[in-house]
Amino acid sequence: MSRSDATVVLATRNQGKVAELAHVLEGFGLDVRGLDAYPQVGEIAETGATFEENARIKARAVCAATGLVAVADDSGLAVDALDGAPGVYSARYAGPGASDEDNWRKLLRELESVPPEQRGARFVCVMVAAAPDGREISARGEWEGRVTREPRGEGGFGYDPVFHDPDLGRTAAQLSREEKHARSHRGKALQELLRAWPGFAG
Ligand code: ITT
Repeated sequence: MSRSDATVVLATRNQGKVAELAHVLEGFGLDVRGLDAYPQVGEIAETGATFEENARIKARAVCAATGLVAVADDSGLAVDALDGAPGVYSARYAGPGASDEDNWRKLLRELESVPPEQRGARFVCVMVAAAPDGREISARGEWEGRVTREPRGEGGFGYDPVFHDPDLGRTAAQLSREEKHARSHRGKALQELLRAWPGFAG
């Protein structure tokens, strides 16, 4: 199969992730489909204790339901002062059905009394691609930063308004999509995944 023949399904319902992943994968010559096209894929329970386990669960479930190569992303924010929380629970930190704003507001409340030098955090992303013949590749990316006291910026999604990149002096929500891709956990994981792609499905 040549690179341009490959169809992949993005195993995510998070539109922020779709926006960051789809155009890069398309630029790589892949035909990218969203989960909307596959109503037979129901809710996938993320029962894993790690980003790796959850990414594998999602990729395998979508691959099995569609018969196509599936790419899943499990990601989250690990905060030093909270011993790595919210971590794999980042999407539901403020409870089931929580919005992005509910989640980052809860995080700012939890860190209210934590001084600047102890507000270190990193975004983590693990990406898994699963093929119908059982082959898999995976990649991990991390992005070091700090949790702000106030939200800043309008871009991105999730915790981006409260995640400060010390090298750029801006929050993730103040970066263009290209700037974020060049530095982010997801950008790094995706680049590593694509390096392994030619021997996998290309
Ligand atoms: P899917 O499982 O359908 O992919 P999800 O949003 O539930 O969507 P996760 O379980 O991987 O995905 O949770 C990831 C959460 O971590 C996400 O909802 C954000 O709150 C946060 N997150 C991950 N990457 C982020 C980023 O680049 N910027 C800001 N927040 C991010």
